[in-house]
Formats: sequence, C-alpha cells, structure tokens
Amino acid sequence: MLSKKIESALNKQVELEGNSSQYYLAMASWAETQGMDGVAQFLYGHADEERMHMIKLIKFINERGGHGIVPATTAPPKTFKSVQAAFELVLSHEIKVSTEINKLVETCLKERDYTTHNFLQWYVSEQIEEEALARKVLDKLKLIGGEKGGLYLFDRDLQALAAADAADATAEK
Ligand code: OFO
Repeated sequence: MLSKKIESALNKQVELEGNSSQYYLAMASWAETQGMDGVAQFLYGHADEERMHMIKLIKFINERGGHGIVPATTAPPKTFKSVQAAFELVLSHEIKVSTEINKLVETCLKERDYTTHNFLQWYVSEQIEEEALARKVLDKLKLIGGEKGGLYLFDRDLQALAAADAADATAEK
C-alpha cells in the first residue's frame, strides 16, 4: 500500500511525464512544418515514450492501492528558434526530469518504501540513456553549426535512429 506522501509524489511525476510528452509532440509538429521529417519522426517517437512513462507510473500507483491521476496538460510552445535550440530544450528538460526522479528516490528511502524505490530504478536508468542521447544529438548539431547540407544529413540520421527505436519498441512488446 502506498503512503499518501508517496502517492502524491508519484502523481506529480505522472504530470511531469505527461507534460514532457506534450512538449516533445509540439517540437515534432514544428519540425515537420520546417521540412525536418527525420527530426519530426524522432520527436514523435520520443513523445510516445514519455506517454508510456506516464502510463507505467499510473498503473503502478493503481496496483499499489493508490489512484493514478491523469493530469491536465499545459500548453507547450508552438515554435522553436532552431533545431539546435529545440534539442537544447530537450536536454535541459531531461535534466529536470532526472532531478525530480532522484528526489523521488530519496523520498522513498526516507519513507522506507522499498517497493517503489525498486520500481523507480527503471526510470533512473532510462534517464541516464535519455540524457546521453540528447547530448549526443546536440554535439552533432554543434558540429554542423547550422550549415544546410549538414542539417540535411543530420535529418536523415535522425530518421534512421527513429526507425531503429520503433523496431526496438515493437520487439519489446
Ligand atoms: Fe525522459 O522523462 Fe520520462 O522518464
């Protein structure tokens, strides 16, 4: 059984994951309007993953006798200064998510809720991967420095990455 404190902390995380999903969805839609189809596919996939993170939390809360609350969504920005600026936002957002996950882990230890602590380890590892991926993408963008030919190739790279991620996700089902 979840304590009220842990239940509400987990529901705050549900909200953050839901907002992450909307945020990346807005970036994906914007990138598509800029002709960056690979970037768009990558970010659509990322938005789906964040939604899956939200649902995983909701189900866990319910399984442990709590109530996973579906959050209201906050409107994300409609446009972004550049692809690089968008990925800078992705990285800073993921860092924020990691910080919140770490705080949650700490709260679980203080409350001696080892089951939730164990469940959250999946999110801890996921955040390491997501931060590393965002850094890798940003490093490539910095190398390109806004040069058109480079951006074209970058877009194709991200298309391939999005297709590989989608294949992995299907294999995991
Ligand atoms: Fe990348 O935010 Fe979910 O965990």
